[in-house]
Amino acid sequence: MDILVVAGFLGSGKTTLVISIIERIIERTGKKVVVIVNDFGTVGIDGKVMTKYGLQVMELASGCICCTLGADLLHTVEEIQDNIAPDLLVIEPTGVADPDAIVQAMAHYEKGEIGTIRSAVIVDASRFDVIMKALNRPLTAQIRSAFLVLINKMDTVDGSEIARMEGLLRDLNPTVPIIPISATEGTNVDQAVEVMVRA
Ligand SMILES: Nc1nc2c(ncn2[C@@H]2O[C@H](COP(=O)(O)OP(=O)(O)OP(=O)(O)O)[C@@H](O)[C@H]2O)c(=O)[nH]1
Ligand SMILES: [Mg+2]
Repeated sequence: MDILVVAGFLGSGKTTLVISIIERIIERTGKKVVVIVNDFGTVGIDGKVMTKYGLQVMELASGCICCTLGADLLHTVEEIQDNIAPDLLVIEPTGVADPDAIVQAMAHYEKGEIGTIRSAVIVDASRFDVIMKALNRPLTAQIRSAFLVLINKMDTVDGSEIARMEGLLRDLNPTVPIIPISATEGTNVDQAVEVMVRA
């Protein structure tokens, strides 16, 4: 069971993206996918997607899954493994959670069934400077350890702004793929999925 953590600040578009990638990942790979989110909030899930693929979606109780529910997350992962045994588990932590903490928590996992654990980090183009300034240290750490960085809400800014953000992110991580996307409009989402499904 591989784990994909979709991280990013509050409101950056994690749930919107997760919902739009699930169907594409299943279609491309035929994998059995389980998604853990904290809260569907305003996004809602398309019931047709769920039934079409027999997708399982679990919502954890409120709170940060890596900080306050570390043990619960392990327990949830164990239950998922025992009862569903998916090929891929997608976890959306709360916007304040540190994805590395999830990776570390999984290191204590004893079932020996975990394959790769990778985190994709979403940054919000519409609030880039404010968030970068307020959360410089945690965001820098997230971007350094990410296997994929997505600049979301590209529909809200112009191309030169995207290029500027890309430059700043590139300084933090010289090798990571950085893809500007619009999760609501679907722009470049296939390109992001391409990186996610790559072994
Ligand atoms: N313009 C624009 N809005 C977006 C995009 N992606 C997400 N949004 C909006 O941003 C808001 C937050 O999206 P969510 O997907 O709930 O973000 P989240 O990161 O899951 O939020 P939390 O779980 O609360 O941290 C919603 O109103 C979305 O419609 C995008 O690409 N462009
Ligand atoms: Mg969300």
